Amino acid sequence: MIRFLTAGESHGKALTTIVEGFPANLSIKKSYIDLHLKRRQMGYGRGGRMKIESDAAEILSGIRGGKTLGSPISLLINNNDWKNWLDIMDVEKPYSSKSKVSIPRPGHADLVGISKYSFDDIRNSIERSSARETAARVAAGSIARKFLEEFGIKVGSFIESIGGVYANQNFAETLFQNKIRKDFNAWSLAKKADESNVRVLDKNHEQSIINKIKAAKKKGDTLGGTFIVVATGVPVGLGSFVHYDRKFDAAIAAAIMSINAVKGVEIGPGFEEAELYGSKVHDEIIKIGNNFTRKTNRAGGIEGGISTGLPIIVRAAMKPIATLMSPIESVDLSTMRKVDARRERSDFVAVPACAVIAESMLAWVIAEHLIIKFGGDSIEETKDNFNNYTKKLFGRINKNFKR
Ligand code: EPS
Repeated sequence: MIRFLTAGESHGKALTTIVEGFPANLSIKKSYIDLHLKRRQMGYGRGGRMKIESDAAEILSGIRGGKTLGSPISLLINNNDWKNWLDIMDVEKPYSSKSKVSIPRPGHADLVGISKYSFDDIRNSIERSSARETAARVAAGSIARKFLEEFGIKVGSFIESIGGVYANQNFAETLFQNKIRKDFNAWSLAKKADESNVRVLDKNHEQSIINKIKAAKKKGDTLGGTFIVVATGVPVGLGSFVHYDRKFDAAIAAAIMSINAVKGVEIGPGFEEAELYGSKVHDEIIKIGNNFTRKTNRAGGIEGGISTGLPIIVRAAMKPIATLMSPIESVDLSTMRKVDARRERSDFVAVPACAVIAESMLAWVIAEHLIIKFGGDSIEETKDNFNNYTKKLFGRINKNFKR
């Protein structure tokens, strides 16, 4: 089993993560992790913080000579902004009452956090609930992503809508219809999206979205959106139907839903399918050479909690950022009076970043299930197990059913 923990406050000294359970001899470079950290910082509509930070990972353990040792990998990402918060974030000095935050923002973790943990300063909720933590997740997810590449599995994403502005062409539908080239891989999709400032696949769409974000900014408001995360090359048989906590789709949904501000997740066009006849939903099975496939991929690559071998397609919805420059109503906890919610530096839109984080979380879950199925203490051993299973799959089915 692989696992990871992250630690760090948004304006503390640094973020760290410990990644454990990957086999030995996996090649990984710092530049590979840094590329994905940089991708998380992109996007039109981000706030001032992204101008301060230039996220990069320092590898503290678990890698020698460019290869994993099988031991825990620890990574550190410095918070450049920390030096501006030395007083407020000091680990020992009591914080002054002047810097205390007492007005919770609706939609953020402010009020629930102080209620649950009995804090006397909302800052204590803000720091760890901040989406800054996701930088550490992307670092951890990069290890998973690199591991998956060894098996030809690629992960990518694109933005489908921001503030309800969709493209004329429905790219998701192309994926659901399985109208993709044979050599299509999810990373090439991500690279195309990365060319756009809002990670969309169409230039006209980009401009409409930027106009919408500009309008939101002008009003002191924020926007959310929807995005698609895809994984290609995933073999048949990850996950299981035998128990709720072994279902591949359930694990993916939980991982994506755990990302800050994500309020909805579907596998394939899940909600739309609920309105259709079964004959319009299910993917017809066909045999091409020594391989079973489906005419369409409305199942989003998962049937019965098990991967089908077709691309995994996840759609997620991110709510608008909770910090509003034109605030809505709240209560000042120091006076218990009705007030405007507190303003604080934030993003106007972070959907493009959210999709990159979702790529990392999807990569993680796939890596986890790949290791559950194929095991191995070295990458060579895992590959042998993987190849043994995938190469003999059709032959086994054929033999089992031959009359
Ligand atoms: C973020 C860092 C944060 C926010 C944002 C994401 O930095 P700061 O709070 O210093 O501006 O920009 O987090 C939120 C929008 C949030 O609500 O927590 C980052 O590194 O992604």
